[in-house]
Amino acid sequence: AHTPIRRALISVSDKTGLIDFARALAERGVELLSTGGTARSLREAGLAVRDVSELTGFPEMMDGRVKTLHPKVHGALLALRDNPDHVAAMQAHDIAPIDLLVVNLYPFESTVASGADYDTCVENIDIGGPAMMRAAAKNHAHVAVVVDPQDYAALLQDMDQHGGATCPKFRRKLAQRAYARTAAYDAAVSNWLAEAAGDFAPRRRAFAGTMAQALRYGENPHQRAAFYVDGSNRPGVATARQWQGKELSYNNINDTDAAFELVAEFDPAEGPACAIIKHANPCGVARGNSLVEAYRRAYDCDRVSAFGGIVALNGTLDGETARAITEIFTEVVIAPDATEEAREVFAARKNLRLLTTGALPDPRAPGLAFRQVSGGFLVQDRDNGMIDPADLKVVTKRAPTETEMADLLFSWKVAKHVKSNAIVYVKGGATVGIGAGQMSRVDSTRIAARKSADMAQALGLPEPTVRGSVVASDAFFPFADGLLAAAEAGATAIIQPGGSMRDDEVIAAADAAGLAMVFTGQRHFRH
Ligand code: 93A
Repeated sequence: AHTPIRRALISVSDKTGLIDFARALAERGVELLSTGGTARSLREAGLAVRDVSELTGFPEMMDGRVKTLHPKVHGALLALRDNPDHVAAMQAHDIAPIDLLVVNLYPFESTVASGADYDTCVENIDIGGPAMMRAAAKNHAHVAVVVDPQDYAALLQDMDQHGGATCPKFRRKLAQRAYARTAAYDAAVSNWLAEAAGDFAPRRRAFAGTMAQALRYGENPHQRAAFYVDGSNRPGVATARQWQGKELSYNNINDTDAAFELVAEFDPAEGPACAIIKHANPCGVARGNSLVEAYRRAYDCDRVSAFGGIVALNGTLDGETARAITEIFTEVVIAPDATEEAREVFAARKNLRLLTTGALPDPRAPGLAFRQVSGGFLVQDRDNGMIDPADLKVVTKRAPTETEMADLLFSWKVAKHVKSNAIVYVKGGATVGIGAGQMSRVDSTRIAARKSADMAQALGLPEPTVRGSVVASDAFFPFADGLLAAAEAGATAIIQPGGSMRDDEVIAAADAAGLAMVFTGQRHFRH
Protein backbone atom coordinates (compact mmCIF):
# COMPACT_ATOMS: atom_id res chain seq x y z
CA ALA A 1 0.00 0.00 0.00
CA HIS A 2 1.27 3.46 -0.85
CA THR A 3 1.42 6.23 1.73
CA PRO A 4 -0.64 9.18 0.61
CA ILE A 5 1.07 12.52 0.17
CA ARG A 6 0.51 14.44 3.40
CA ARG A 7 3.20 17.13 3.34
CA ALA A 8 4.72 18.97 0.42
CA LEU A 9 7.61 21.40 0.33
CA ILE A 10 7.25 23.93 -2.46
CA SER A 11 10.16 26.23 -3.36
CA VAL A 12 10.01 27.62 -6.87
CA SER A 13 11.55 30.48 -8.83
CA ASP A 14 9.35 29.97 -11.88
CA LYS A 15 5.90 30.45 -10.44
CA THR A 16 4.06 29.27 -13.58
CA GLY A 17 1.01 27.21 -12.61
CA LEU A 18 2.00 27.40 -8.93
CA ILE A 19 -1.25 28.65 -7.42
CA ASP A 20 -3.55 26.22 -9.21
CA PHE A 21 -1.28 23.33 -8.39
CA ALA A 22 -0.87 24.28 -4.71
CA ARG A 23 -4.61 24.76 -4.38
CA ALA A 24 -5.21 21.33 -5.91
CA LEU A 25 -2.78 19.84 -3.35
CA ALA A 26 -4.47 21.68 -0.48
CA GLU A 27 -7.86 20.41 -1.65
CA ARG A 28 -6.43 16.88 -1.42
CA GLY A 29 -5.51 17.50 2.22
CA VAL A 30 -1.79 18.12 1.66
CA GLU A 31 -0.02 20.40 4.15
CA LEU A 32 2.10 23.03 2.38
CA LEU A 33 5.58 24.09 3.47
CA SER A 34 7.32 26.83 1.60
CA THR A 35 10.27 29.25 1.32
CA GLY A 36 10.03 33.08 1.42
CA GLY A 37 8.87 34.22 -2.00
CA THR A 38 6.90 31.09 -2.74
CA ALA A 39 5.11 31.26 0.63
CA ARG A 40 4.24 34.90 -0.02
CA SER A 41 2.65 34.03 -3.40
CA LEU A 42 0.67 31.20 -1.85
CA ARG A 43 -0.60 33.37 1.01
CA GLU A 44 -1.60 36.12 -1.38
CA ALA A 45 -3.71 33.53 -3.17
CA GLY A 46 -5.37 32.72 0.17
CA LEU A 47 -3.67 29.38 0.77
CA ALA A 48 -2.54 28.17 4.17
CA VAL A 49 1.21 27.59 4.22
CA ARG A 50 3.89 26.99 6.83
CA ASP A 51 7.28 28.70 6.47
CA VAL A 52 10.35 26.50 6.21
CA SER A 53 12.10 28.94 8.58
CA GLU A 54 9.53 28.09 11.24
CA LEU A 55 10.15 24.39 10.64
CA THR A 56 13.94 24.69 10.87
CA GLY A 57 13.99 27.28 13.64
CA PHE A 58 16.44 29.29 11.59
CA PRO A 59 15.69 32.42 9.57
CA GLU A 60 16.48 32.49 5.88
CA MET A 61 19.90 34.12 5.94
CA MET A 62 22.79 35.43 3.87
CA ASP A 63 20.58 36.83 1.11
CA GLY A 64 18.72 33.54 0.99
CA ARG A 65 21.86 31.52 0.38
CA VAL A 66 20.86 29.41 3.38
CA LYS A 67 17.16 28.68 3.65
CA THR A 68 16.48 24.98 3.23
CA LEU A 69 19.92 23.55 4.02
CA HIS A 70 18.94 21.97 7.33
CA PRO A 71 18.52 18.45 8.79
CA LYS A 72 14.82 19.13 9.40
CA VAL A 73 14.44 19.47 5.65
CA HIS A 74 17.01 16.96 4.42
CA GLY A 75 16.18 14.40 7.10
CA ALA A 76 12.53 14.69 6.14
CA LEU A 77 13.41 14.08 2.48
CA LEU A 78 15.99 11.33 2.95
CA ALA A 79 14.59 9.15 5.75
CA LEU A 80 13.56 5.66 4.77
CA ARG A 81 10.08 5.27 6.19
CA ASP A 82 10.40 1.50 6.51
CA ASN A 83 13.77 1.52 8.27
CA PRO A 84 13.43 1.38 12.09
CA ASP A 85 16.72 3.27 12.63
CA HIS A 86 15.61 6.06 10.33
CA VAL A 87 12.21 6.22 11.96
CA ALA A 88 13.85 6.38 15.39
CA ALA A 89 16.11 9.20 14.23
CA MET A 90 13.10 11.12 12.92
CA GLN A 91 11.39 10.73 16.27
CA ALA A 92 14.50 11.63 18.28
CA HIS A 93 15.04 14.84 16.29
CA ASP A 94 11.44 15.79 15.75
CA ILE A 95 11.61 15.41 11.98
CA ALA A 96 8.30 14.98 10.15
CA PRO A 97 8.53 13.35 6.72
CA ILE A 98 8.07 15.35 3.51
CA ASP A 99 6.34 13.24 0.87
CA LEU A 100 6.43 15.62 -2.08
CA LEU A 101 9.09 18.12 -3.14
CA VAL A 102 8.25 20.76 -5.73
CA VAL A 103 11.30 22.78 -6.77
CA ASN A 104 12.50 24.70 -9.74
CA LEU A 105 15.86 26.38 -9.59
CA TYR A 106 17.17 29.94 -9.63
CA PRO A 107 17.13 30.87 -13.33
CA PHE A 108 20.89 30.59 -13.84
CA GLU A 109 20.82 29.87 -17.60
CA SER A 110 18.49 32.73 -18.50
CA THR A 111 20.39 35.11 -16.20
CA VAL A 112 23.58 34.32 -18.14
CA ALA A 113 21.77 34.61 -21.49
CA SER A 114 20.41 38.03 -20.49
CA GLY A 115 23.98 39.32 -20.29
CA ALA A 116 23.87 39.93 -16.53
CA ASP A 117 27.12 40.83 -14.74
CA TYR A 118 29.35 38.25 -13.09
CA ASP A 119 28.13 38.70 -9.53
CA THR A 120 24.49 38.48 -10.56
CA CYS A 121 25.22 35.21 -12.36
CA VAL A 122 27.00 33.85 -9.28
CA GLU A 123 24.09 34.83 -7.05
CA ASN A 124 21.81 32.86 -9.38
CA ILE A 125 23.62 29.60 -8.77
CA ASP A 126 21.10 27.62 -6.75
CA ILE A 127 22.57 25.41 -4.02
CA GLY A 128 19.69 24.51 -1.73
CA GLY A 129 17.32 23.67 -4.62
CA PRO A 130 19.55 21.08 -6.31
CA ALA A 131 20.46 19.64 -2.88
CA MET A 132 16.79 19.01 -2.11
CA MET A 133 16.08 17.72 -5.62
CA ARG A 134 18.91 15.19 -5.36
CA ALA A 135 17.84 14.14 -1.85
CA ALA A 136 14.21 13.61 -2.81
CA ALA A 137 15.20 11.85 -6.04
CA LYS A 138 17.53 9.49 -4.17
CA ASN A 139 14.67 8.64 -1.83
CA HIS A 140 12.20 8.03 -4.66
CA ALA A 141 11.18 4.85 -2.87
CA HIS A 142 9.14 7.18 -0.65
CA VAL A 143 9.26 10.73 -2.00
CA ALA A 144 7.95 12.29 -5.21
CA VAL A 145 9.92 15.19 -6.71
CA VAL A 146 8.56 17.56 -9.32
CA VAL A 147 11.09 19.89 -11.00
CA ASP A 148 9.08 21.14 -13.97
CA PRO A 149 5.67 22.92 -13.94
CA GLN A 150 4.79 20.77 -16.96
CA ASP A 151 4.61 17.77 -14.63
CA TYR A 152 2.11 19.31 -12.15
CA ALA A 153 -0.93 17.90 -13.92
CA ALA A 154 0.58 14.42 -14.21
CA LEU A 155 1.35 14.38 -10.48
CA LEU A 156 -2.23 15.26 -9.55
CA GLN A 157 -3.50 12.63 -11.94
CA ASP A 158 -1.23 9.99 -10.41
CA MET A 159 -2.37 10.95 -6.90
CA ASP A 160 -5.98 10.66 -7.94
CA GLN A 161 -5.39 7.25 -9.43
CA HIS A 162 -3.74 5.99 -6.23
CA GLY A 163 -5.95 7.36 -3.48
CA GLY A 164 -3.77 10.40 -2.81
CA ALA A 165 -0.48 8.47 -3.09
CA THR A 166 1.86 8.14 -6.08
CA CYS A 167 2.99 4.94 -7.73
CA PRO A 168 6.65 3.81 -7.59
CA LYS A 169 7.03 3.80 -11.37
CA PHE A 170 5.97 7.43 -11.60
CA ARG A 171 8.26 8.45 -8.71
CA ARG A 172 11.19 6.76 -10.48
CA LYS A 173 10.44 8.69 -13.64
CA LEU A 174 10.29 11.93 -11.66
CA ALA A 175 13.59 11.08 -9.96
CA GLN A 176 15.24 10.55 -13.34
CA ARG A 177 13.99 13.96 -14.49
CA ALA A 178 15.32 15.59 -11.34
CA TYR A 179 18.83 14.24 -11.93
CA ALA A 180 18.67 15.26 -15.62
CA ARG A 181 17.87 18.78 -14.44
CA THR A 182 20.63 19.02 -11.81
CA ALA A 183 23.16 17.55 -14.27
CA ALA A 184 22.26 20.09 -16.97
CA TYR A 185 22.23 22.87 -14.37
CA ASP A 186 25.71 22.11 -13.08
CA ALA A 187 26.98 21.73 -16.64
CA ALA A 188 25.63 25.20 -17.45
CA VAL A 189 27.47 26.64 -14.44
CA SER A 190 30.71 24.89 -15.40
CA ASN A 191 30.49 26.07 -19.00
CA TRP A 192 29.75 29.62 -17.94
CA LEU A 193 32.82 29.61 -15.67
CA ALA A 194 34.93 28.25 -18.55
CA GLU A 195 33.67 30.96 -20.85
CA ALA A 196 34.03 33.72 -18.26
CA ALA A 197 37.68 32.66 -17.94
CA GLY A 198 38.05 32.89 -21.72
CA ASP A 199 38.67 29.16 -21.80
CA PHE A 200 37.00 27.76 -24.89
CA ALA A 201 39.26 24.75 -25.02
CA PRO A 202 36.90 21.79 -25.19
CA ARG A 203 38.65 20.03 -22.34
CA ARG A 204 37.08 18.96 -19.07
CA ARG A 205 33.82 20.52 -20.17
CA ALA A 206 30.47 19.37 -18.96
CA PHE A 207 27.66 19.18 -21.46
CA ALA A 208 24.32 20.76 -20.89
CA GLY A 209 21.14 20.69 -22.88
CA THR A 210 17.45 20.97 -22.26
CA MET A 211 14.93 19.10 -24.33
CA ALA A 212 12.98 21.61 -26.36
CA GLN A 213 10.94 19.28 -28.51
CA ALA A 214 10.22 15.59 -28.88
CA LEU A 215 10.60 14.77 -32.56
CA ARG A 216 8.36 12.32 -34.40
CA TYR A 217 11.46 10.38 -35.44
CA GLY A 218 15.12 10.80 -36.24
CA GLU A 219 17.06 10.73 -39.47
CA ASN A 220 14.91 7.70 -40.39
CA PRO A 221 11.45 6.70 -39.18
CA HIS A 222 12.74 3.77 -37.10
CA GLN A 223 14.97 6.10 -35.02
CA ARG A 224 13.57 7.94 -32.00
CA ALA A 225 14.71 11.53 -31.62
CA ALA A 226 14.46 14.79 -29.71
CA PHE A 227 15.70 18.36 -30.09
CA TYR A 228 17.82 19.77 -27.25
CA VAL A 229 18.77 23.43 -26.86
CA ASP A 230 21.97 24.56 -25.17
CA GLY A 231 20.68 27.83 -23.74
CA SER A 232 23.18 29.93 -25.71
CA ASN A 233 20.33 31.76 -27.46
CA ARG A 234 22.30 31.83 -30.73
CA PRO A 235 19.90 33.09 -33.42
CA GLY A 236 18.88 30.13 -35.53
CA VAL A 237 16.59 27.17 -35.70
CA ALA A 238 16.71 26.66 -31.88
CA THR A 239 15.36 30.14 -31.15
CA ALA A 240 13.29 30.78 -34.28
CA ARG A 241 9.61 31.63 -34.39
CA GLN A 242 7.70 29.28 -36.68
CA TRP A 243 4.85 31.08 -38.41
CA GLN A 244 3.20 28.22 -40.22
CA GLY A 245 3.47 24.69 -41.51
CA LYS A 246 3.76 21.35 -39.72
CA GLU A 247 6.36 20.55 -37.09
CA LEU A 248 10.00 20.52 -38.20
CA SER A 249 11.54 17.07 -38.55
CA TYR A 250 15.00 15.99 -37.43
CA ASN A 251 16.35 16.40 -40.98
CA ASN A 252 14.60 19.76 -41.39
CA ILE A 253 16.27 21.09 -38.26
CA ASN A 254 19.68 19.86 -39.39
CA ASP A 255 19.32 21.30 -42.90
CA THR A 256 17.79 24.58 -41.73
CA ASP A 257 20.73 25.07 -39.40
CA ALA A 258 23.20 24.41 -42.23
CA ALA A 259 21.37 26.88 -44.48
CA PHE A 260 21.18 29.69 -41.94
CA GLU A 261 24.79 29.31 -40.76
CA LEU A 262 25.92 29.52 -44.38
CA VAL A 263 23.88 32.57 -45.35
CA ALA A 264 25.07 34.33 -42.17
CA GLU A 265 28.57 34.39 -43.72
CA PHE A 266 27.22 37.08 -46.06
CA ASP A 267 27.03 40.41 -44.28
CA PRO A 268 23.68 42.03 -45.14
CA ALA A 269 25.47 45.38 -45.21
CA GLU A 270 27.15 44.13 -48.38
CA GLY A 271 23.85 43.16 -49.98
CA PRO A 272 21.21 40.43 -50.06
CA ALA A 273 22.24 36.78 -50.18
CA CYS A 274 20.45 33.44 -50.38
CA ALA A 275 21.49 29.84 -49.71
CA ILE A 276 19.55 26.74 -50.71
CA ILE A 277 20.37 23.50 -48.90
CA LYS A 278 19.70 19.85 -49.61
CA HIS A 279 20.97 17.05 -47.35
CA ALA A 280 23.07 19.56 -45.37
CA ASN A 281 24.97 20.67 -48.49
CA PRO A 282 24.32 23.87 -50.46
CA CYS A 283 22.96 23.40 -53.97
CA GLY A 284 23.04 27.13 -54.68
CA VAL A 285 24.30 30.28 -52.98
CA ALA A 286 24.15 33.77 -54.46
CA ARG A 287 24.21 37.45 -53.87
CA GLY A 288 21.88 39.74 -55.82
CA ASN A 289 20.89 43.36 -56.15
CA SER A 290 17.67 42.36 -54.46
CA LEU A 291 16.68 39.39 -52.32
CA VAL A 292 14.54 37.95 -55.10
CA GLU A 293 17.47 38.20 -57.50
CA ALA A 294 19.73 36.48 -54.96
CA TYR A 295 17.13 33.69 -54.63
CA ARG A 296 16.75 33.22 -58.40
CA ARG A 297 20.50 33.16 -58.95
CA ALA A 298 20.94 30.61 -56.14
CA TYR A 299 18.14 28.53 -57.65
CA ASP A 300 19.78 28.63 -61.09
CA CYS A 301 22.90 26.88 -59.76
CA ASP A 302 21.08 23.55 -59.52
CA ARG A 303 17.33 23.73 -60.07
CA VAL A 304 16.88 19.97 -59.87
CA SER A 305 18.40 19.66 -56.39
CA ALA A 306 16.71 22.84 -55.09
CA PHE A 307 13.31 21.13 -55.30
CA GLY A 308 12.16 20.35 -51.75
CA GLY A 309 15.11 22.25 -50.32
CA ILE A 310 15.63 24.67 -47.45
CA VAL A 311 16.01 28.36 -48.29
CA ALA A 312 17.92 30.75 -46.02
CA LEU A 313 18.07 34.51 -46.51
CA ASN A 314 20.30 37.13 -44.91
CA GLY A 315 17.60 39.82 -44.86
CA THR A 316 13.87 40.38 -44.40
CA LEU A 317 11.79 38.11 -46.63
CA ASP A 318 9.65 40.37 -48.86
CA GLY A 319 6.53 39.60 -50.89
CA GLU A 320 8.26 39.35 -54.23
CA THR A 321 10.87 36.89 -52.95
CA ALA A 322 8.14 34.91 -51.21
CA ARG A 323 6.24 34.62 -54.51
CA ALA A 324 9.38 33.45 -56.33
CA ILE A 325 10.02 30.82 -53.66
CA THR A 326 6.48 29.44 -53.99
CA GLU A 327 7.04 28.69 -57.68
CA ILE A 328 8.54 25.36 -56.60
CA PHE A 329 8.09 23.11 -53.57
CA THR A 330 10.29 24.23 -50.66
CA GLU A 331 10.34 22.61 -47.20
CA VAL A 332 11.51 25.48 -44.99
CA VAL A 333 12.37 29.17 -45.36
CA ILE A 334 14.44 30.84 -42.64
CA ALA A 335 15.23 34.55 -42.47
CA PRO A 336 15.88 37.18 -39.81
CA ASP A 337 12.42 38.59 -40.52
CA ALA A 338 9.47 38.50 -42.95
CA THR A 339 7.12 41.25 -44.10
CA GLU A 340 3.39 40.87 -43.60
CA GLU A 341 2.98 40.60 -47.36
CA ALA A 342 5.49 37.74 -47.50
CA ARG A 343 3.65 35.95 -44.69
CA GLU A 344 0.38 36.33 -46.58
CA VAL A 345 1.94 34.85 -49.72
CA PHE A 346 3.12 31.84 -47.73
CA ALA A 347 -0.16 31.44 -45.83
CA ALA A 348 -1.66 29.71 -48.87
CA ARG A 349 1.10 27.09 -48.81
CA LYS A 350 0.16 24.96 -45.84
CA ASN A 351 3.21 22.67 -46.07
CA LEU A 352 5.78 25.44 -46.26
CA ARG A 353 7.38 26.30 -42.93
CA LEU A 354 8.46 29.88 -42.33
CA LEU A 355 10.93 30.61 -39.54
CA THR A 356 12.13 34.03 -38.42
CA THR A 357 14.92 34.63 -35.93
CA GLY A 358 15.15 38.39 -35.42
CA ALA A 359 18.87 38.34 -36.23
CA LEU A 360 21.62 36.47 -38.04
CA PRO A 361 24.06 34.34 -36.04
CA ASP A 362 27.60 35.66 -35.78
CA PRO A 363 29.83 33.36 -37.86
CA ARG A 364 32.82 34.42 -35.74
CA ALA A 365 31.18 33.56 -32.42
CA PRO A 366 32.90 30.82 -30.45
CA GLY A 367 31.12 27.61 -29.57
CA LEU A 368 31.55 23.88 -29.56
CA ALA A 369 30.75 21.23 -32.15
CA PHE A 370 30.11 17.59 -31.34
CA ARG A 371 30.31 14.33 -33.24
CA GLN A 372 29.52 10.94 -31.91
CA VAL A 373 31.78 7.95 -32.40
CA SER A 374 31.30 4.45 -30.97
CA GLY A 375 32.04 4.64 -27.28
CA GLY A 376 32.33 8.41 -27.05
CA PHE A 377 32.12 11.70 -28.79
CA LEU A 378 34.46 14.23 -30.28
CA VAL A 379 34.36 17.87 -29.20
CA GLN A 380 35.95 20.74 -31.05
CA ASP A 381 35.58 24.47 -31.46
CA ARG A 382 32.99 25.27 -34.09
CA ASP A 383 34.65 26.29 -37.36
CA ASN A 384 34.56 30.06 -36.92
CA GLY A 385 37.77 30.49 -38.92
CA MET A 386 37.76 33.48 -41.24
CA ILE A 387 40.40 34.68 -43.62
CA ASP A 388 41.47 38.27 -43.92
CA PRO A 389 41.88 39.17 -47.63
CA ALA A 390 45.20 40.78 -46.65
CA ASP A 391 46.51 37.35 -45.56
CA LEU A 392 45.94 35.74 -48.95
CA LYS A 393 49.14 34.79 -50.70
CA VAL A 394 49.28 35.02 -54.48
CA VAL A 395 51.43 32.08 -55.57
CA THR A 396 51.10 32.25 -59.36
CA LYS A 397 52.68 34.59 -61.89
CA ARG A 398 49.30 36.09 -62.57
CA ALA A 399 47.44 37.74 -59.67
CA PRO A 400 43.62 37.49 -59.61
CA THR A 401 41.75 40.42 -61.13
CA GLU A 402 39.48 42.42 -58.83
CA THR A 403 36.40 40.54 -60.09
CA GLU A 404 38.12 37.21 -59.67
CA MET A 405 39.20 38.17 -56.15
CA ALA A 406 35.65 39.04 -55.11
CA ASP A 407 34.43 35.68 -56.42
CA LEU A 408 37.31 33.82 -54.80
CA LEU A 409 36.37 35.21 -51.40
CA PHE A 410 32.73 34.32 -52.05
CA SER A 411 33.59 30.76 -53.09
CA TRP A 412 35.77 30.32 -49.99
CA LYS A 413 32.88 31.24 -47.69
CA VAL A 414 30.67 28.68 -49.39
CA ALA A 415 33.33 25.95 -49.43
CA LYS A 416 33.50 26.15 -45.62
CA HIS A 417 29.89 24.89 -45.53
CA VAL A 418 30.20 22.08 -48.09
CA LYS A 419 31.03 18.53 -47.02
CA SER A 420 34.59 17.52 -47.93
CA ASN A 421 35.97 17.11 -50.45
CA ALA A 422 34.44 20.46 -51.37
CA ILE A 423 34.85 22.18 -54.72
CA VAL A 424 32.88 25.36 -55.40
CA TYR A 425 32.79 27.23 -58.71
CA VAL A 426 31.58 30.83 -58.52
CA LYS A 427 30.88 33.49 -61.12
CA GLY A 428 29.61 37.01 -60.49
CA GLY A 429 28.68 36.38 -56.85
CA ALA A 430 26.77 33.15 -57.45
CA THR A 431 27.76 29.51 -57.24
CA VAL A 432 27.66 27.84 -60.66
CA GLY A 433 28.85 24.36 -59.64
CA ILE A 434 29.24 22.61 -56.29
CA GLY A 435 30.98 19.28 -55.76
CA ALA A 436 30.42 17.83 -52.29
CA GLY A 437 31.23 14.82 -50.16
CA GLN A 438 33.46 12.91 -52.55
CA MET A 439 36.33 10.70 -51.47
CA SER A 440 38.61 12.18 -54.13
CA ARG A 441 39.09 15.87 -54.79
CA VAL A 442 39.36 15.36 -58.52
CA ASP A 443 35.91 13.68 -58.51
CA SER A 444 34.38 16.69 -56.68
CA THR A 445 35.99 18.97 -59.27
CA ARG A 446 34.55 16.97 -62.18
CA ILE A 447 31.10 16.48 -60.61
CA ALA A 448 30.74 20.21 -59.96
CA ALA A 449 31.71 21.02 -63.56
CA ARG A 450 29.39 18.38 -64.97
CA LYS A 451 26.44 19.59 -62.90
CA SER A 452 27.14 23.11 -64.09
CA ALA A 453 27.16 21.93 -67.72
CA ASP A 454 23.87 20.06 -67.22
CA MET A 455 22.30 23.16 -65.70
CA ALA A 456 23.53 25.43 -68.51
CA GLN A 457 21.98 23.02 -71.00
CA ALA A 458 18.68 22.93 -69.12
CA LEU A 459 18.63 26.73 -69.01
CA GLY A 460 19.45 26.89 -72.74
CA LEU A 461 22.69 28.79 -72.18
CA PRO A 462 25.26 28.83 -75.03
CA GLU A 463 28.07 27.47 -72.83
CA PRO A 464 28.57 26.01 -69.35
CA THR A 465 28.47 28.75 -66.69
CA VAL A 466 31.60 27.26 -65.20
CA ARG A 467 33.56 28.82 -68.11
CA GLY A 468 35.21 31.94 -66.79
CA SER A 469 34.41 31.08 -63.16
CA VAL A 470 36.72 30.87 -60.16
CA VAL A 471 37.00 27.85 -57.91
CA ALA A 472 37.54 27.15 -54.21
CA SER A 473 38.92 23.94 -52.76
CA ASP A 474 38.36 23.40 -49.00
CA ALA A 475 41.75 21.68 -48.64
CA PHE A 476 44.91 21.62 -50.71
CA PHE A 477 45.19 19.86 -54.07
CA PRO A 478 47.49 16.92 -53.31
CA PHE A 479 48.31 16.60 -57.02
CA ALA A 480 47.96 18.79 -60.06
CA ASP A 481 45.16 16.62 -61.51
CA GLY A 482 42.32 18.33 -59.60
CA LEU A 483 43.57 21.75 -60.56
CA LEU A 484 43.92 20.69 -64.19
CA ALA A 485 40.36 19.36 -64.17
CA ALA A 486 39.15 22.74 -62.89
CA ALA A 487 41.16 24.57 -65.55
CA GLU A 488 39.78 22.26 -68.22
CA ALA A 489 36.24 23.01 -67.02
CA GLY A 490 36.98 26.70 -67.57
CA ALA A 491 37.98 28.10 -64.16
CA THR A 492 40.41 31.04 -64.36
CA ALA A 493 41.38 31.47 -60.69
CA ILE A 494 41.73 29.26 -57.64
CA ILE A 495 41.58 29.67 -53.88
CA GLN A 496 42.89 26.87 -51.66
CA PRO A 497 44.80 26.49 -48.38
CA GLY A 498 48.10 25.36 -49.93
CA GLY A 499 50.50 23.29 -47.90
CA SER A 500 50.74 20.17 -50.04
CA MET A 501 54.09 18.43 -50.44
CA ARG A 502 53.59 19.00 -54.15
CA ASP A 503 52.61 22.69 -53.98
CA ASP A 504 55.44 23.48 -56.44
CA GLU A 505 54.02 21.05 -58.97
CA VAL A 506 50.49 22.43 -58.48
CA ILE A 507 51.68 26.06 -58.81
CA ALA A 508 53.66 25.21 -61.97
CA ALA A 509 50.55 23.59 -63.48
CA ALA A 510 48.51 26.71 -62.61
CA ASP A 511 51.10 28.97 -64.25
CA ALA A 512 51.22 26.76 -67.33
CA ALA A 513 47.42 27.01 -67.64
CA GLY A 514 47.48 30.79 -67.10
CA LEU A 515 45.51 30.53 -63.84
CA ALA A 516 45.72 32.90 -60.91
CA MET A 517 45.96 31.13 -57.54
CA VAL A 518 45.87 32.29 -53.91
CA PHE A 519 46.65 30.36 -50.74
CA THR A 520 44.60 30.95 -47.60
CA GLY A 521 46.81 29.06 -45.15
CA GLN A 522 43.56 27.83 -43.53
CA ARG A 523 41.62 24.66 -44.23
CA HIS A 524 37.87 24.09 -43.96
CA PHE A 525 37.30 20.35 -43.77
CA ARG A 526 33.70 19.52 -42.95
CA HIS A 527 32.60 15.93 -42.57
O1 93A B 1 20.27 30.27 -2.23
S1 93A B 1 19.91 28.87 -2.21
O2 93A B 1 20.80 28.03 -2.88
N1 93A B 1 19.81 28.35 -0.69
C1 93A B 1 18.83 27.56 -0.24
O3 93A B 1 18.93 27.05 0.89
C2 93A B 1 17.65 27.33 -1.06
N2 93A B 1 16.54 26.63 -0.84
C3 93A B 1 15.72 26.78 -1.91
N3 93A B 1 18.45 28.74 -2.88
C4 93A B 1 17.51 27.94 -2.31
N4 93A B 1 16.30 27.59 -2.81
C5 93A B 1 15.74 28.08 -4.09
O4 93A B 1 14.99 29.23 -3.81
C6 93A B 1 14.80 27.16 -4.80
O5 93A B 1 15.46 26.23 -5.65
C7 93A B 1 13.92 28.10 -5.59
O6 93A B 1 14.41 28.32 -6.89
C8 93A B 1 13.99 29.43 -4.82
C9 93A B 1 12.65 29.78 -4.25
O7 93A B 1 12.79 30.89 -3.40
P1 93A B 1 11.51 31.73 -2.95
O8 93A B 1 10.51 30.77 -2.43
O9 93A B 1 12.03 32.66 -1.87
O10 93A B 1 11.02 32.47 -4.16
